[in-house]
Amino acid sequence: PGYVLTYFPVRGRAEPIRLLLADQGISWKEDEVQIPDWFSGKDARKKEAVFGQLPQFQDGDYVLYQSNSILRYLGNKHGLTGANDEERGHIDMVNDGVEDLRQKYGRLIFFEYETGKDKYLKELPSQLDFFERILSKNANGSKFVVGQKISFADYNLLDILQCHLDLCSKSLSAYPLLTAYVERLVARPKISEYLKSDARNKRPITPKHKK
Ligand code: GSH
Repeated sequence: PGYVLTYFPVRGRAEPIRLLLADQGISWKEDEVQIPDWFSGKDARKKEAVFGQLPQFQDGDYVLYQSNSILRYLGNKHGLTGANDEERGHIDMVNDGVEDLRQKYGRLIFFEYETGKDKYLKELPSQLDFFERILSKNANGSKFVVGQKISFADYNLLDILQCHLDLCSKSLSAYPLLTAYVERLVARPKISEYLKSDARNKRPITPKHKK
């Protein structure tokens, strides 16, 4: 459909969008912005960006910013926003909860990694408990985060859980439903294929990533 995703050569806030597109079998083009060019002003797109940041998403001539708006836009276009108003409300709620956790994770990675990692991991269960409980309320955790069908919030949740598994491989070990959920989603054929791809693996989670 002429989709173009403009972002830095990292997973970051573009990765849930990539997971959605890959899993739905939708092709897209990557438009990579080099971080030094962005901050030096050599890349003029910073001035054009509605909030001065990326990701940017183009659907033909239509241009959209804000990663969660992009997820929801694609959710609306491709039937990934729930079956009714109640499900839509819950999907938005979960997505906002993922955003809250993503902001905490971002603060750790970008500002407090050396001094704050132990404390972060100690307090992480208080966050993951919420998501384990949400899963338990939908078909005992055997399906998706809301309803009978995958939604844009599932791709966002999967991504943030994978970020935490990378931070500490035992992050989810006390959470049987979250563990099974991640296993189920990564086993989806198109996600599995994407996760193995060079495109995914050449991109670190963030520019500060140590791998
Ligand atoms: N709320 C925005 C979203 O979800 O898209 C946040 C976007 C954001 O923080 N973008 C960062 C960025 O563009 C990269 S993840 N940084 C460069 C800059 O601020 O100039």
